[in-house]
Parts: sequence; structure tokens; C-alpha cells
Amino acid sequence: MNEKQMIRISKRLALYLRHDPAAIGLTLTPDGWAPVDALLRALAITREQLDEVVETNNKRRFAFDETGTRIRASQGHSVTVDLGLADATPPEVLYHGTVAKFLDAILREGLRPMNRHAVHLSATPDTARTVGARRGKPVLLHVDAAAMAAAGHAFQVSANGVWLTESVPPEYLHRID
Ligand code: HQG
Repeated sequence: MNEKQMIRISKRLALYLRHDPAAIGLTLTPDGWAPVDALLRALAITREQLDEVVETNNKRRFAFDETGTRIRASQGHSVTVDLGLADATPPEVLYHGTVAKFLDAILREGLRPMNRHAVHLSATPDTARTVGARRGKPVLLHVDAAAMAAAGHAFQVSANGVWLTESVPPEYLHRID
């Protein structure tokens, strides 16, 4: 497949596995899994095509279970799922990329999950910059994850390395760049 076809399939997978499984008649398990065979039928793609998208996806957004018969998104859901991720100790500093128009609200009320389950934080400024750049000129925030963890905030890390937490109060945030 060429790049364009792969991106198209990846976008459809993100839509159905994170946001709207009912659109193609899928029901996710409480921990987010969908049967591979039903998904292949609904998307009219082959197992080989699906494997190629999962393996080469730039953010490794999707993962198979150990039997290879089920697939789920590793993060980013808006539908209710419990991925069953264990709490993990974050690095001292994490980063969040956003854009200027959200900055006042974020510095006033902190980072909120908005439509997703959790606030998504990045381990490196580069990744955070890429996340912010999806919406315009990126603005980078430094998150004092060590202080948050010390204060009892729980963190999890998704299978594809995104740090997740329920919310980030403003006192743990400051702008960098
Ligand atoms: C902003 C993509 C106003 C927040 C990325 C962001 C990531 C607030 C937007 C993943 C706010 C939510 C997640 C507040 C947060 N007031 N705005 N209090 N708190 N915001 O897309 O972090 O390609 O839900 O800054 O790469 O941008 O989908 O979150 O701009 O990993 O795999 O509200 O999605 O990954 O937007 O991105 P999102 P995000 P995928």
C-alpha cells in the first residue's frame, strides 16, 4: 500500500476504535478490544493490510492482543474504556503541546481531558511540539510531574509511550519556549 492508503486506514481505525465503534456495528469490550475479523469485514481490507498499518503506524496507535484476534487503540479514546493500565512513576518532567488560543484557559484552570479520557502528556519537548502543531503554531508547557506524583496524582503510560493523567492543576504548569 502507499502512504496515502495507510493513513486513510489508520484514520478510520482511530475513528472506530476510539470514538464510534457503533458506526460499523462493533462493540468494544470494556477494556477496548474489537474482534479483528469483524473489523476487516467492515473496512473491506485484508489481514495483511491491517498488519501493515499496525506495524508501520508512526505512533503505534493500535495493538493486537496476544492471540492476534483482537485489536485496540492504545490511547486517545472518547468512548468509555478501561485500558487496565497500571499506575507508573512518571519522569520528573513531562511536556504538553498546545496552541496560544488555549493558553489563558489552561493556565487558569489547568489541563483537562476535554473529549478524551485523560490528559495526554509527552516525554520529550519534540513530541509535545508535534502534538501542538496539529492545531497551529505550537506552544509548549512544562509539567512538574515529580511534584504531581508526590502530591498523589496517578499517572499511566500507554502501550505507545504516551503519559496519561486525569488532569493537571495550573500550579504544576508553566510555559516554555
Ligand atoms: C487543550 C494525538 C482549554 C489541549 C496527539 C488540546 C496526542 C484546553 C485540546 C493526543 C484545556 C484537546 C492528544 C483547558 C486542555 N482549556 N483548552 N483547560 N485543557 N486543553 O486532541 O493533547 O494522533 O484531545 O491543549 O498526538 O492535543 O490522535 O488532546 O489542545 O497524543 O494518536 O484542548 O492525540 O494523537 O485536544 O492530543 P486533544 P491533545 P493521535
